[in-house]
Amino acid sequence: MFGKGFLWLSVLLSFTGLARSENRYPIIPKPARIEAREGRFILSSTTVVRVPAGNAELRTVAEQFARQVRTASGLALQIQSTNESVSPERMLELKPVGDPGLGAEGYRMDIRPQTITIEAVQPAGFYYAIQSLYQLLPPQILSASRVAAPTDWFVPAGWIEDKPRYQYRGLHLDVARHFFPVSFLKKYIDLLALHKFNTFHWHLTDDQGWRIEIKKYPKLTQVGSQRRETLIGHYYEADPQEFDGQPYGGFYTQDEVREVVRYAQSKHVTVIPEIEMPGHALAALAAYPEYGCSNGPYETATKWGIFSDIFCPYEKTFNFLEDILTEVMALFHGPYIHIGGDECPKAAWKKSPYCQQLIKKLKLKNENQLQSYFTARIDRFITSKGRKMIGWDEIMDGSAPPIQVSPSATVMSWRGVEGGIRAARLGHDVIMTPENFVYLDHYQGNRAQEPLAFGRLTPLGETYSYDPSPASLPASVQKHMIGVQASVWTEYLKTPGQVEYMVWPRAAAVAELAWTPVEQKSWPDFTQRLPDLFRRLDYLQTAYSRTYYAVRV
Ligand code: TNX
Repeated sequence: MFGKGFLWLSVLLSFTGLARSENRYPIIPKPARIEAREGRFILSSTTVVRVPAGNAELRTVAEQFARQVRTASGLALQIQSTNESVSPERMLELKPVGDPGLGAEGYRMDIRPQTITIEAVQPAGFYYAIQSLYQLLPPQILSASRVAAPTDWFVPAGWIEDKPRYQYRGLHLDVARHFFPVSFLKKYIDLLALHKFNTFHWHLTDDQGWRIEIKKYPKLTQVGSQRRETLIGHYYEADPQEFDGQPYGGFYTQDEVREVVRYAQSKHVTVIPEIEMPGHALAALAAYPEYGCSNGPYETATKWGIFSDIFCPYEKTFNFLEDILTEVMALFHGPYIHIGGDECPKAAWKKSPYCQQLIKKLKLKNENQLQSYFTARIDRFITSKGRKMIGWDEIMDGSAPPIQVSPSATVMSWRGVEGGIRAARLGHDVIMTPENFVYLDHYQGNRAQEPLAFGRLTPLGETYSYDPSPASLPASVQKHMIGVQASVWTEYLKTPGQVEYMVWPRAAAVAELAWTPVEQKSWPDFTQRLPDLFRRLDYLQTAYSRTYYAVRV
């Protein structure tokens, strides 16, 4: 899988490059403000965590911290309410304040030799302060089991004031091309939350698999979650195509979905489900061919790429999709429901007499507008249930009178940045996930030395250089750029370890451009904090790539 040179380099680096950096505050994403101070706070068995009496949410934050500290260090921190009068030797205090300047996710942390005081407005702010605290402690603090070696559990003194640049900070995972168990999703969410991402975009359906149980339509998982075999290697037609001959499948029961959503919530992460329509629908059509234009038969895709069989806009198809979305909405708490909308070839609609008649009846110009009609109907349904629709930037392609996508729809811009900027000009909220910067299925280094990946090259530095709303954009556009997301497509990623290798450390770069004020962003400073990140990932038993060093050499 790796070339010899890469191996040598890794060996070399494991001796030289991975010591802790000189930076005493190696937090990723970098806080908005840090003032260094002399001295250190030492965690010990006499440390007390003080929470406001009667505040269950802050007690939960404190308990989560105490549990992890105990797991890794064996130290049993005590949690006390403000109405218990003791004067502890050393204290970590969670203190709610009414300062609106901090926002819902911001915090202040004052670290002195005897006390750490955290101020925030909302529980999320306290939670993020604790994530910073983990990154100020020795990296062993993140270990899932008791660290054997004697360790000084100290935090450098200092003062931090911090809040995010964007309200939406997302990491995505495609579980359709390859399926990943709930245990891995939880680990993925742990890492996401540690880096102050607040959204997990769960790509649940695609041509190659339908992965969420829908009670009313059991064949979606009985049939649609399975495929006959899988393409090995690249899918470009010019390449030789070889299949593995192995049946492949998997899906999440509704109980498992609820479990993932609950788990994410406990880490201040919202989960956005994505149900693809009208394209990328082959697995659903394999199960229910009556919703395609040609009635099938269809087969769950065994190859990667784009397929021309898509949902046909019959009335019965809308009923089917609304039934599915009704079950989906009951499982997820967040405001957003993602309906895909990307890469939807129109050949089947061109051939279908039903579609052609519908285009005439609705006085549409073409099939692109028919997709707008499709999207607008689904949007109305989702909006009528009090939720908000997100679609990939293709949902804007046919949006023109007489059928326009409602401005309340949020657009996820992946084909570069232009689509997002255009949508923002039209008043849509936009989440930027441009493939040339933040698609983590691309190569991150010399492809001769890297595992097979999606064709393009996006090294760490390029990801880091991205600015979702540069000052050159007018304020009226910038205000609609609500955030940024890294997307992780899994055509070539079969195992959790492969996913992690592609995601880290590039997701850490995305975390920083999503959270850190632009004037604080610094590539040299980021790379100086990388060794600490790698040590933390080691203790989290998470794979990552050191290709950055290989590229630099
Ligand atoms: C495009 S990004 C897709 C995915 C592929 C990806 C490969 C998007 C909305 N659609 O279906 O997996 O490229 O990078």
